[in-house]
Amino acid sequence: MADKDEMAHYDGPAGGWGALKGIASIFGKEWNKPSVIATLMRQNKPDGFACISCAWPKPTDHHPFEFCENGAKATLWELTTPRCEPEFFAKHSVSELKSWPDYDLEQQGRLTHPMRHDPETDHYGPVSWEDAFEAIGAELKRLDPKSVIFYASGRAGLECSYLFALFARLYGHNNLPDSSNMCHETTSVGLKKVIGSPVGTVIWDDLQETEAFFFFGQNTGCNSPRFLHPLQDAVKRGAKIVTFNPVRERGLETFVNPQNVAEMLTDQGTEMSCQYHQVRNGGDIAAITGMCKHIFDGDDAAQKDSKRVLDVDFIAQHTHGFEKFEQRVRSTNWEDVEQESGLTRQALKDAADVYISCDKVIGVYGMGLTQHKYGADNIGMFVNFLLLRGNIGRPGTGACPVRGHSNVQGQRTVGISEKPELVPLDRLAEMFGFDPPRDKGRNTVEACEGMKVGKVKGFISLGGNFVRAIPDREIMEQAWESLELDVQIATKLNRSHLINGRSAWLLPCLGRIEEDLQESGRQSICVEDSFSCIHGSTGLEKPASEHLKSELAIVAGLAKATLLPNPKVKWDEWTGDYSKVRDLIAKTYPNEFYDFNARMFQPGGFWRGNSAHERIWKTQSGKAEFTSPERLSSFGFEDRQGRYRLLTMRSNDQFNTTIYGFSDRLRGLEGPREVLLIHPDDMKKAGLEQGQRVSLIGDADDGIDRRVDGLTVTPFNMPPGCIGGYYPEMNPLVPLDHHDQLSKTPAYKSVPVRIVSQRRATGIMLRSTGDRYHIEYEWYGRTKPFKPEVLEG
Ligand SMILES: Nc1nc2c(c(=O)[nH]1)N[C@H]1C(S)=C(S)[C@@H](COP(=O)(O)OP(=O)(O)OC[C@H]3O[C@@H](n4cnc5c(=O)[nH]c(N)nc54)[C@H](O)[C@@H]3O)O[C@H]1N2
Ligand SMILES: Nc1nc2c(c(=O)[nH]1)N[C@H]1C(S)=C(S)[C@@H](COP(=O)(O)OP(=O)(O)OC[C@H]3O[C@@H](n4cnc5c(=O)[nH]c(N)nc54)[C@H](O)[C@@H]3O)O[C@H]1N2
Ligand SMILES: [Mo]
Repeated sequence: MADKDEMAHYDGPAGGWGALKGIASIFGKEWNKPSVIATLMRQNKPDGFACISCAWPKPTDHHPFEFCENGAKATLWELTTPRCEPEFFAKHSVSELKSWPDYDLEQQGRLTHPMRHDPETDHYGPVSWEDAFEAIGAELKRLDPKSVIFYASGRAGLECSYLFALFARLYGHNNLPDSSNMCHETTSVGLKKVIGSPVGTVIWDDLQETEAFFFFGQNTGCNSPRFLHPLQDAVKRGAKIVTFNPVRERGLETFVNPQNVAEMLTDQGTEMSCQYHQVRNGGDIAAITGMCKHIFDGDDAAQKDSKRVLDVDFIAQHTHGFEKFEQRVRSTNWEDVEQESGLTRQALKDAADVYISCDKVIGVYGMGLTQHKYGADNIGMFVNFLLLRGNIGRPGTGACPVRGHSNVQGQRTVGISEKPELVPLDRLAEMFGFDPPRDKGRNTVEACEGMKVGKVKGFISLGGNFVRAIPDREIMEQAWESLELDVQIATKLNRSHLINGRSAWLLPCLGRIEEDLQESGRQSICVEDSFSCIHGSTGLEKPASEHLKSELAIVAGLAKATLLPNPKVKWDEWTGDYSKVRDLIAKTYPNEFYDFNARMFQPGGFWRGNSAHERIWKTQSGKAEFTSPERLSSFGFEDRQGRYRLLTMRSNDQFNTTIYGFSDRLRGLEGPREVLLIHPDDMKKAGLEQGQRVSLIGDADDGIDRRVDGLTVTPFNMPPGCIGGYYPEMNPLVPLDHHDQLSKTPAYKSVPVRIVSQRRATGIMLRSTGDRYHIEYEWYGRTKPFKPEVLEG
């Protein structure tokens, strides 16, 4: 067994001084100016703005600084001083920009003017808003609505999202995929199937009461660091954390609260997880089955006494399918459980013992459960585990999926959904006097499939970086160019803006931190967090450019230019006063959004309720469903010699496709992101050396060539047969049809690959694009840009 020092790792705590240094290393002295601190102080406060990073809830009793390292980075990123202006686009053609790394694109700063791509010159050039709206409206009128996709990335507020979805339906389609389709759609579909609620059941009070947290594949330290505060409080009062994750994530090991002076002075962290199980990726069904076997054994023994381990009353009264599930678990043998999970019987017993010893347990999960071929089976198994002891719908218990984008859950709530049955279409029909489309729209995977066969012809993107985020990137980039219309509403330049259809537009918008002035004055917007609480958010910063429009105004502008006039549809009035849009939301969803305008600034947000939290099960059987997993692995491929399970991960210095910097501090990884993380024992078996350059090749047996070259072998603590690499660099390896079977969420966490050592470059050449020269390598007959260190010419 390799020892720890052979592998990249980090000994410091999450949080602490490292967090402050992490911010400073990216934003330098800029970050702690009084004006910036004043802005950060307003983050996640009732009278301030909702963080644009993650969807972690904002507490009622907030800290003076209610932001984390990564929330601060996200805020500073939006407030950057550089501007990406028309002169920049005049200087650089789109083809040239395509050879730039993503990092350099976003470094150009905030977009300032509406721009149109000119295919003749291959440059973006400025246009007026009026011309942009009119031309895009004309294209939309020409296209068949069913061939157009309206994608939303999860940031735009409830008001804009409601109008975006309304626009789609008035225009004539339900093609409303959301970043959620790549993320927690497994939750929306899989959790709903078993407990009747598409979202988590936990609320803030539950965190304070629970005795144990079971974590499955959620990286709190990087992706929702504010969660570390209630977790730390819980640990300090004696609650336990048990973690299942192939990677030892620092935040779930040790944490120093940067807001606690005593902790900062001593740099003494709190030990977070009492047990950390490095399950193989794809191995959670097996791991939970093992724990359930122990729970049944414990219950068998207990039946002789009086105190049962199972909550038999709850199971009898509230659940369905228990006997079949029990039989399945009992008949599964230990060898298979150990093989698939990569964990020993003893380790699983230790974990089950914690579960049994605690009366109130919360289960937490993230992408580690959702992004697999059998992701919904993962969710089903996770819920089985909670149901055994009645750990849903009781104070201090529940299911806690941690959502991604700051308003991704809310966008679904107010109608951005490709599933018409989730939207009150009859009410919309009545309110706006039209006949909404009733056929199912395309989700992310189906939008991509449609594009490949030429059925999708138009794409409007409300934020995001779709081309970079989806699977099979190289194949999809080619398909993308066949689009007839491509409209991107964005704050910063990214890769998706450079892969252009025939008519391509880049429409710059205000960020959430900026002041949004409309006819009735300064506007606020609302977002929904992971606990289903709705918060108002008001931006005060001076906009990055005087030419920016709000997202809502852009959506309204496009809609007005596309649709026939309708006396019940009042785009100008709604743009002038967002409270009128909130009135529409309240009218559409009265049970959840009544008195919306009056309640939006309630500290901690207002809760829109959750049936499963009250033990009302809106499932087919009317009860919480036990499901019997048909398999122990969510990977979807056989294990075989030379095939590895690649899990794609986020570094501490990124927000999805936005790369802030090159330090993955909490994993002890610094420098270029083109790495292959692999255990030293697996390295030896494969004859690989540290620092060697290798390629990864797709191993999906579907006849499609997939590869990523130029990866540096880096020893890292991974389970056997499992390797790691960064998202989005690894996306060309993810097959589009390798997705969760129920929700079509891509299986980004278990990608079948092989490792091949790379031949030396067969040639190095200098190429010029305009006034820039690029050094390129060629190997295997493919040309790759060398980091475009540019010689001005
Ligand atoms: N700073 C920052 N914050 C973010 C984001 C960001 O990029 N940066 N992204 C936002 C978005 S959109 C989302 S969806 C969330 C994502 O937040 P998370 O849900 O935390 O997602 P990931 O970081 O992709 O992966 C989660 C963890 O799953 C583990 N894992 C992988 N495979 C398995 C498995 O098979 N089983 C188990 N048990 N674990 C596994 C990985 O090692 C990793 O620690 O974060 C949001 N917040
Ligand atoms: N391999 C792999 N692939 C993955 C994942 C993975 O774990 N592994 N995770 C998946 C997940 S969970 C998600 S959510 C998707 C993310 O997919 P997306 O949501 O599509 O991507 P982002 O990187 O969040 O989008 C960043 C861009 O959004 C724009 N932007 C930023 N702020 C705003 C704003 O306020 N308004 C507007 N209009 N635009 C703005 C900027 O131009 C920025 O470049 O990726 C998915 N892809
Ligand atoms: Mo996400």
